[in-house]
Amino acid sequence: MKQSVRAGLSGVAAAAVAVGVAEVVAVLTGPLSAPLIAVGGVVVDNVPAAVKDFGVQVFGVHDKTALIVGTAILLALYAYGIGVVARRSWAVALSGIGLFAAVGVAAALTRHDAGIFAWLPSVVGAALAAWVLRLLLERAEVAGDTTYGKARDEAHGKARDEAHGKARDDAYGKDRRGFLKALGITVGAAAVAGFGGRWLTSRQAVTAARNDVVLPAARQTVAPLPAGVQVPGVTPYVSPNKNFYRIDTALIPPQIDPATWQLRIHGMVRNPITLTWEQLLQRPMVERYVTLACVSNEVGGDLIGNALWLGTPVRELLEEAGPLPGADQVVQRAVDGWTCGSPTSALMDGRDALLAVGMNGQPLPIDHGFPVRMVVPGLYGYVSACKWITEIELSRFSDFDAYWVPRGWSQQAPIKTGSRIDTPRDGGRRDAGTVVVGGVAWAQHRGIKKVEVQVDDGPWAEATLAATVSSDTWREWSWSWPATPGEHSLRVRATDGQGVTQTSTPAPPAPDGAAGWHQISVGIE
Ligand SMILES: Nc1nc2c(c(=O)[nH]1)N[C@H]1C(S)=C(S)[C@@H](COP(=O)(O)O)O[C@H]1N2
Ligand SMILES: [Mo]
Repeated sequence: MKQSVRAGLSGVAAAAVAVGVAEVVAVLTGPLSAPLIAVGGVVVDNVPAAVKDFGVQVFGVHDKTALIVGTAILLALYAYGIGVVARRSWAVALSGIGLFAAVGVAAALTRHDAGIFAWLPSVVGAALAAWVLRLLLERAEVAGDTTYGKARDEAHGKARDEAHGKARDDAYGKDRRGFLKALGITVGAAAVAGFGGRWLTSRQAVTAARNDVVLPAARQTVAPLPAGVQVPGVTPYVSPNKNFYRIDTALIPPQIDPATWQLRIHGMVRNPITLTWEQLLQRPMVERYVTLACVSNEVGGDLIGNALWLGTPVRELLEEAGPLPGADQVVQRAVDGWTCGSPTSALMDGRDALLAVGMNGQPLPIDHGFPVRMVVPGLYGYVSACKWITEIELSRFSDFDAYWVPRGWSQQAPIKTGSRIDTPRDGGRRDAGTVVVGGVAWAQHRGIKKVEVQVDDGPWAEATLAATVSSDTWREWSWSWPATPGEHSLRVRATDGQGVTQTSTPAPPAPDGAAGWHQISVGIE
C-alpha cells in the first residue's frame, strides 16, 4: 500500500474517531450538538430550495438519511486529504482539523437547543482525531521514508540496509499488517463510540414520557368505519402510524417532555393565552379522520396519508384569544423554530382544524409531532400541519413569511384535487379478462364526487366510489376493466364536491402542489 494511501486512510479513521467520540459527548450536550447532525441541520436550512426539492424527489422520506450519508462522504474525502497532507506538513493538517472543529462548533451553536456546551462534541472529537491521526501516521510511516517517530527508524534502519532482502520484506509485511490492524481497531472503536452514543441519546428520548401519556376521551367520537371504505389491493384507508409518510426539516425529531410543554397564543389577539399540557388535555377533545398531504407529493406519489386524529378544535381556542381585525395569518411555530402560516379564515370557518395529541388511538408518535401538532383539513402540510408546536401567533400575510415561503413556495396552498391508481401497479402484467383497477382520490374539505378512468385514448369510464366518512379524507375507488391483450395505458382523474375536475395540464410540486393525471402502463397477456 502506498504511503499516501496509508496516510489518507489514517485521516479517514481519525475523522471516524472525531464523529464517533462527538456522539458520545453529545449524550451530555444534546443530540443536535453532534457535528454531523449539526452541520446536516445547517445544510437543511440553507441549501437552495431546488436542491432540497431534488432530495425529496429522489430520496422521498429517506432524504435525511441521504443527507447524513452525503455529509459523511464529504467528510471522509476531506479527512483523506488531511491525512495525505499531514505527511508533508503537520501544521497544515492541524489547521484542517481545526477548520473541521470550527465548522462543527459554528453549526452546533446555531441549532435551536444549543446549550452553553454545544461546542464541546466538535472540539473533543477534533482533539482526539488529531491525536489518533498522529499515532496512525507514525505506524503508517514505519515502512516508509519520511520522518515519523523513532519506532520507524529502528524498525527500518535494519531493513533498509539489507536492500531487497528478506528481512525487509518481513518488516514491510509485518508493518502493513500492524497498520491495517491499527486502522481496523480505530475504526471499530469509533463505530462503537458513535453507535453507542447515538443509542444512549435515543434512550434519553421522550419515549418514556410518551409511554406514560393517557389520552383523554373524546367529547365526540367517530362512528366505526363503515363497511367498504377499503378496496382490496388499494392502500389502506387508514394509514398505520409506522407507515405514515414523514416530512420535516428535523434531522433528529425534537424531544419535548409534555411536563414542560407550553403553547403560547399571542400576536394580534385581544387575550393572549398560554396553555400547559394539563390544561390542553382538559379542553374538549374530538376525533376526526383527516387525510394529510405534502405539497412535494408528485402525481402518483405516496406523500399522503389518512389517520384518526384526536385533538381540540383550534377555532374555539382562537375565539377565546380573539384575533384583531386584519390578522389574516395564523403563524404556527415549532420548538425548533420551523414555522408555517395558515389563513385565519380557514382555521375559523367551521372545518375540523385540530390541535392534535392523538394519532390512530396513540399519543402522537415523536416523528409526527409529539406531544402536540396541528391538523387542518384541506391545506398542505407545509402551510398548516405544524409538528412539535409551541406557539401560535396571529399576524398578517403581508407582515410575515413562514419557513418555506422565502424558499419559493406559495404563502397559501389549499390541497389540489388528486387521484392515484394503486392497482394494478405501473408496469404490471395481467391476464386478459376483467381486471379490477383501484386507487384513491382526494379533495380534502371539498370531497370527491366522481372518479373516472381512461384506457389508452378510449372514453372516460366512471369508477365506483367506496364508502367514506367525510369530505376531509381520501376516498377509495374501483373500476372493472374488460382488459384485452396488448400494452395499455390507464389514466385517472377526479372531480371534487364542487364539480371541478382535475386539470390535465401537468405542474411540478413547486410552488403550490403538483397537478396532472396519474397514468400507468399495464401489459395484458
Ligand atoms: N415542526 C415542523 N412541522 C412540520 C414540518 C416541519 O418541517 N417541521 N413539515 C410539514 C410538512 S411539509 C408536512 S407535509 C407535514 C408532514 O407531517 P407528517 O410528517 O406527520 O406526515 O408536517 C408539516 N409540519
Ligand atoms: Mo410537506
